[in-house]
Amino acid sequence: MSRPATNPDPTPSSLNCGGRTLDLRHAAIMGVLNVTPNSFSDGGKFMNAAAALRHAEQMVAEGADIIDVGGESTRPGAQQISVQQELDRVIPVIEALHAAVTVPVSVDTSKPEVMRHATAAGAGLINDVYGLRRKGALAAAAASDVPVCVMHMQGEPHTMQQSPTYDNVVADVIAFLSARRDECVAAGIPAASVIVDPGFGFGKTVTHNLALLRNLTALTALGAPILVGLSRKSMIGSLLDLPVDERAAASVALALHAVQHGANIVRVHDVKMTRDAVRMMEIVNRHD
Ligand code: YH5
Repeated sequence: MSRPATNPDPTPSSLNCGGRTLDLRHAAIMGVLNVTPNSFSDGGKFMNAAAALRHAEQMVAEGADIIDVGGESTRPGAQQISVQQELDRVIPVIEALHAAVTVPVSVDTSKPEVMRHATAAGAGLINDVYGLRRKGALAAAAASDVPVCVMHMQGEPHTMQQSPTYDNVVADVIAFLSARRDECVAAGIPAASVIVDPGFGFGKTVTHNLALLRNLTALTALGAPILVGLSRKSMIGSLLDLPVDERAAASVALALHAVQHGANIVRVHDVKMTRDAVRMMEIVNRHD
């Protein structure tokens, strides 16, 4: 039996992230913390963890509401890493970061073992670009008792940008996210703990990304918090012909558009700029 992709429950105004609150009454800023060797290439493991911690503390000082720690690159063409490699990268950082800051820490992973260890080390949210489709991921996430973000991706990271095709990208993404949320609930994750994400750039052409951006409001019918990741992504490079280190202003513009059209959480690299822009827009929009 098919049901409409709507949820009669109101979108939650906050999430309990392992005891730390993520307030969703205003748009929340998720700061990206990459713990991959090429993101901090100076020195060995300890240097990586120390540099990552400093970067995260700076993002919190700039107003990040949550820090997303990722150890595996999901960029098109990136090679995969083992469970042990990913654990070695992210667990020390999550542990230290959870002790050093008061905001929730999120783990960007698709591996059940990493979900288990990361939440035991203090992670208060699981952010999975595979939408908990890997074997054992739903069960691991349910057992961890923290909110989850399920993202839409067509294909696999190494091939997803080869020839993405959809009947209707907006309808397809909404149907996918609705079905994944149902799977989460069936696995024992409360509906109010499921965040949805259309997955910009994950198995999507620039045209698909633009259709999703122009129709983002349609995702609010799901009645779930909406997270978007647009920061520095290649669609900006394609449309404006800019290298990755010159995409900050365009990223802020996309974040503002997304928040204006229903996004509750924006995953960004440039925290201060995004925070200032979003807060300013929220002040202008407030006519009470
Ligand atoms: C996301 O959208 N994205 S990792 C390529 C870039 C710049 C940035 C070529 N994890 C998302 O950020 N999690 C990533 O320039 C994510 N949503 C969620 N929930 C890819 C990324 C990036 C890729």
